[in-house]
Amino acid sequence: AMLSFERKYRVRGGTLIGGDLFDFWIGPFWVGFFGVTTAFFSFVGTALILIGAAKQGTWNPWLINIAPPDLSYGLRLAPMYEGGLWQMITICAIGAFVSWALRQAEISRKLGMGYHIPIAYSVAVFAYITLVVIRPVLMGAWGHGFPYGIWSHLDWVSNVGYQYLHFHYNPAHMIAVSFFFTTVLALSLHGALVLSALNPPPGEPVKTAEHENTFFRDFIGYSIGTLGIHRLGLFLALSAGFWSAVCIVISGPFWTRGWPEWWGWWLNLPIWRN
Ligand code: BCL
Ligand code: UQ1
Repeated sequence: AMLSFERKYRVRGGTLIGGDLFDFWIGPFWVGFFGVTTAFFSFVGTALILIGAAKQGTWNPWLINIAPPDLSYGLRLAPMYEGGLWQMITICAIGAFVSWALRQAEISRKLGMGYHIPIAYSVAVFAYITLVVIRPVLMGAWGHGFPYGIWSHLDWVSNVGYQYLHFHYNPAHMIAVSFFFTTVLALSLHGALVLSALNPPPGEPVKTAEHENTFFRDFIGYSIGTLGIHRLGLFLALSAGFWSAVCIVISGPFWTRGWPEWWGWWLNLPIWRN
């Protein structure tokens, strides 16, 4: 079924590739060239994961693991069951994620909207590419990528974390974590504020943005405004993803010792040295 307003937006145009060829809908979904490539890469990637699971001999979803090649393969292609699968799955994943971002861009164009959504999503894709391409290339081996598996990727995070002794001392990790937590604070304030304005006691009218502004002016002397809170939220969330990518790309390529040791410059400042 089509919602009352959907018909109005079923118009041609906005495509980046393919012209009118893929400019149609299947049920509620707009197809588009990048819808086709997303479906293709997702299907092939998922099939390769299933092949890996069959070879591994477990269908327990927690334990399925597709490992990258051994470090000794460096940046070469590895045999199928010695990391080659991981390499092909990585290509499919990047193909699907980039296609998905371009699909968002085409839909934004079709609807005459800004590119905020594809830009925001691209930051998450950038963090992923940093983990499986940029950092492994900088360190000279695909084996530095993380394994695809629910349990195994957690083991990788733990192992890589302890390799730098105490990852909480990584300054970019500190910034990323702080942005994640601040994002949660901002969204919980925003969600609570909007719901409180829309849910007055029985019999009273719904409240407006003026009430929202007044609540925060009474409370902390400042209101960032209804547009402002969305700008702030986007900034906080994108910063969380961006500093995550930074924290891992500097671990190895820039700093190879324990992160606590990096703070030596602070301990050695002339004001309190000795
Ligand atoms: Mg740490 C990373 C928080 C303790 C070692 N750590 C991170 C960051 C984040 C974080 C800042 C992961 C988010 C991220 O990359 O997003 N760590 C964090 C916190 C603590 C913590 C809050 C805590 O103690 C309270 N970390 C520790 C301890 C260490 C440690 C001290 C282990 C002992 N930490 C590490 C290591 C790493 C982190 C090592 C990292 O590598 C990681 C990081 O920064 O990576 C960049 C970015 C988002 C993504 C990468 C997701 C991308 C999603 C893609 C684009 C789309 C996926 C689609 C999907 C497949 C589709 C599914 C289909 C549907 C279900 C249908
Ligand atoms: C806010 O000021 C505001 O504007 C009225 C919102 O819009 C609905 C909000 O959701 C929130 C959370 C605030 C308060 C935020 C800050 C940073 C003062």
